[in-house]
Amino acid sequence: MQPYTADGLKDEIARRLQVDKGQKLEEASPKDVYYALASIVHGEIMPSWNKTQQKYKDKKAKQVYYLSMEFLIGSLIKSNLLNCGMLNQTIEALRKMGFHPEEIFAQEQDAALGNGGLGRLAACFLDSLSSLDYPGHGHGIRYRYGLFEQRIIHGNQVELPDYWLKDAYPWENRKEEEAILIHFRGEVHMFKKNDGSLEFKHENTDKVMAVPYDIPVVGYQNSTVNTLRLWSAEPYFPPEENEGQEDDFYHDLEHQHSIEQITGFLYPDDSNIEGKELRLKQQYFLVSSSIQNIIRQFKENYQLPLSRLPEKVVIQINDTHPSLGIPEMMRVLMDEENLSWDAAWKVTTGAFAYTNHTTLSEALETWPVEMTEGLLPRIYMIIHEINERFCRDLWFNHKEKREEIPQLAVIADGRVHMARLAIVGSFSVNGVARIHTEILKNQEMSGFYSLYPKKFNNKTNGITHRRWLLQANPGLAGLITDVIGPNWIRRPKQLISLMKYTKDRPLLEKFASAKQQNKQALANFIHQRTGIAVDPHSIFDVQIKRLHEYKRQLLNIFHVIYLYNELKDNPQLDVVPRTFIFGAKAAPSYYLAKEIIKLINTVASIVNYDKDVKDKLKVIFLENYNVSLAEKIIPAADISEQISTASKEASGTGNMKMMMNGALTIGTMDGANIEIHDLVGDDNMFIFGLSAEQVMDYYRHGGYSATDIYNTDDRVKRILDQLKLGEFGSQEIEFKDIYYNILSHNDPYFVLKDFEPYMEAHEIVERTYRDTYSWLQKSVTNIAYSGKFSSDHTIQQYATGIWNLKQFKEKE
Ligand code: 26V
Repeated sequence: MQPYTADGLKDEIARRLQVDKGQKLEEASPKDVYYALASIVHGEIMPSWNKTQQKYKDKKAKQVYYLSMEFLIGSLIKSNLLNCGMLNQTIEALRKMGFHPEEIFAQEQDAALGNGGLGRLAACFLDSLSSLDYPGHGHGIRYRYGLFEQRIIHGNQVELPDYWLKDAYPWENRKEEEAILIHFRGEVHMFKKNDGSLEFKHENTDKVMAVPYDIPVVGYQNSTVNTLRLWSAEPYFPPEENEGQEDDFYHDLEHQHSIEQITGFLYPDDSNIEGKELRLKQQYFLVSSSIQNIIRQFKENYQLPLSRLPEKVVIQINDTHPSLGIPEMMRVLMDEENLSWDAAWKVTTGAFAYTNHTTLSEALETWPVEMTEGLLPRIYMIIHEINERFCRDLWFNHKEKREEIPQLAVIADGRVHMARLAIVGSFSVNGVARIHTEILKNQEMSGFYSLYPKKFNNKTNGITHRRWLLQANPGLAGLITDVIGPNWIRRPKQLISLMKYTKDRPLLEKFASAKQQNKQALANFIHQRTGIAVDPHSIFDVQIKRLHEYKRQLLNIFHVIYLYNELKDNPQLDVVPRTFIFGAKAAPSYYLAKEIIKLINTVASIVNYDKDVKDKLKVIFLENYNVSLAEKIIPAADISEQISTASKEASGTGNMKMMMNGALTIGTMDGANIEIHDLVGDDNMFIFGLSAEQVMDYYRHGGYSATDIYNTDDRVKRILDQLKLGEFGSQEIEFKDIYYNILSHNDPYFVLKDFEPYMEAHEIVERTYRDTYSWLQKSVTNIAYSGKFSSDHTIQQYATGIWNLKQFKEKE
């Protein structure tokens, strides 16, 4: 990519404004400047993009396709500038032009095509694939509406549609000529062929066009540009010769609308399977377009028989959502490419690998047989056959498993079990953190683990340190480079060299000052957004993630209420001032989650204006938590709240992001917290609460009584009674549902059980914070060890452990 100087860029922006819009620089709005800039960057990317794809073709490289219903990519302008090596010059150029660079960058709407962890992980993986020169592409859906925009009105969450495509999206290229035809419904007819084998014809189908939109995925200053291909549903207009009988039908507006609905919006519920037919349609739409596209590209580029596809193609499915890709590949290979069942099965199971992201039973996907069969008759036949053959194999070849067949069968109780389909049809099954994989092997999927022990493996999640440190926290990143040199940017594990400096007081001061600047910037942002002045020298105690009962935002707000009660009883109490910062979206239909949001906001509205607590306590709920907001909050965090009920959080990735930015974790032994603990130990984080074993033991054998704790711990009783009596709210009934949910359901997430140890851990946090020097040592230690959680490391593990993929190093 051609190096631009700041002045060169400035001239080029002015020139584009003139040529494209007939505008003088003085007349240009921030949006105009953003578009001119994005178009320059896109122009820089294009040649490398073409070259990269041509090289993959010429060298017949093996490629990985990451199939995901979600890619939570956020904003691309800064990361593209950074990866093209243009960020610093751009910042300088924009300043010279009299603009605030951040104001220009903020013109881009976040692409919020994901719910949370699973979608953001997919985006981090794409970044690492390109930055490490791996031939790897994402396939997903171009939802016209992303995750809803959250507003807080009178403390309540209100959802607004996220029409992110209102202004043109400068990073996408529509590829109409590569559109693919998708078939729904219809009938399947069987014919006997001359050789006695059966032929299946799927006829009278509803046809939909899948049109790809390609987004470049730019590697970090390495000229590698991979592709994120997002499919959009459009009506199919049959070629002229068939026109006539179907004419009215296909031009019917309502019909067109229902087709466009397929990629209309992202389902915002990541806690419960709703079982809506439209969601199943979306899933098949994604996999059918992706699989047909993969097979077409394989045939065009490799000139090999399809039996050899697994040598050149591997398909990683992000949770079970794309698992219909397995029967879809069987369909294409058998019905369109004339492979036998056995040959097709060998290819399919040689190509697919499955990642599990949750053990929560509410989130495990199953689809009713009638719905699947009605919408996808041929696919259902294939799933049925997969199930028959699998069950027969169990019955005859694994006699010890006969009793377990109902728990293992792909079709059981009138439903298709997607995780079982994914396990049976893949050569690899992985969890996303060590403890999660162990729970899969020994509990949730133990029946399959004993059958296929070699399929199961762990790949602990990671995050891209380029976006989450280099780009989001330039102050800290610059300081690190000053101290250990720039090599950590390409080799993040080299952050470990920082350990040599943990006793260097003057240097620790510099780390403190970098953090302080970020806290000041966040305090300013909070003031501008909410009108509330927070003390930038208070402890910034941060919990940012989707709202779920198992993530226990409730435990956090109970701690706040406890502190508030203490301060009300004794306003002179000597406490370190704290600012509690929350960001969380609740699924629109998740009643209790929304009640918890209301509780946090209600507590905030009382605490923030109470003269008794003065500046000792502030509670901030930042609305519409998304990737861009995360980039502002994370660099400013002192404390990272990772307090899920042990065994419930598969991995977590916010824990890694905050660690990398020097926050100390208060957390349970759950998900990747355990691996953070392996590295930094008890001295450098605050671990508390029940272990996963203890939690699972209570679930199995009982022995826990929430009421006992309510009756014996005065602090707990006081808080719960305050909720019941409406002391945090205008009406008496306000938070009764939270009260009853805990006491009459025996506190399923052990909030009361972990309350006391959580309070104690927070006391230690406070004591530690008072010793600035010691706190800074711990903070730097966390940064130093965080390189292990770069998604570069994770992708290396996938590439060598699952994909058998080579880094594509040949450069001209
Ligand atoms: C489920 C559903 C159900 C219905 C419709 C939409 C939808 C979307 C997503 C999900 C599954 C959510 C699973 C998930 O996000 N798991 C998170 O994955 C992260 C990345 O591996 C991990 O760090 C988190 O611990 C885990 O909760």
